[in-house]
Amino acid sequence: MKVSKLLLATNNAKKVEEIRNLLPHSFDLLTLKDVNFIQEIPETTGTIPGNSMQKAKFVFDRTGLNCLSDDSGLLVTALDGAPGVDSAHYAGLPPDNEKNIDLLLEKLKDVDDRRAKFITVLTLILDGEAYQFEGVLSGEINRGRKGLNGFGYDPVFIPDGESRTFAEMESSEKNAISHRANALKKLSQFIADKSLG
Ligand code: ITT
Repeated sequence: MKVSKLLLATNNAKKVEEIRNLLPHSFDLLTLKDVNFIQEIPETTGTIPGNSMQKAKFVFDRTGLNCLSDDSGLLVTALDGAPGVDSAHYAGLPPDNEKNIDLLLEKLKDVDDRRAKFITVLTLILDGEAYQFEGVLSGEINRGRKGLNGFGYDPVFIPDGESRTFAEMESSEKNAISHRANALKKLSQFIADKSLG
């Protein structure tokens, strides 16, 4: 079986853009808008892999289409892994990216240990079977915002071995090393091994 159409089970347009750039072009990627999917997708399991599975299953159960979800988070060592699964709404609801970063910088104001990592867990549902792929990237939290590219916590995240934040990099540079890229590489390998692409 060849996978052609794949529905991206995410409402984050920036994720869609990155996934489009990172997946083999043989895929016909559909967005939730393309299929008029407007229901709110629950994220209530309390873990990143759990929420990733929940999002993919919710969309698959209602569309019957092969689909791919992405649940990601920023885990800060000095904050015992916070904001983690709560990354999107760290400073409360409705989700507000600028407030999330303000809160993070405030909590780390007097903290020298700046270590953090991004995690992405992708869930691919093919003909009702679910497969998960994890990607991780270590780095540190800068003391202030730098750069305008990317999204989410990119203005404060400096990958290990770099001096710039993700938001100071071109999208191609972020996509060469990111947590999402690492997870998508595993997914692409899986597709190639199974001759699905
Ligand atoms: P969907 O659930 O609709 O996919 P979302 O934005 O709510 O979109 P998540 O639940 O996975 O996504 O929340 C993860 C949050 O972590 C996201 O809102 C960003 O703030 C942050 N994040 C995820 N990936 C990131 C990246 O590559 N760079 C910077 N921040 C990221």
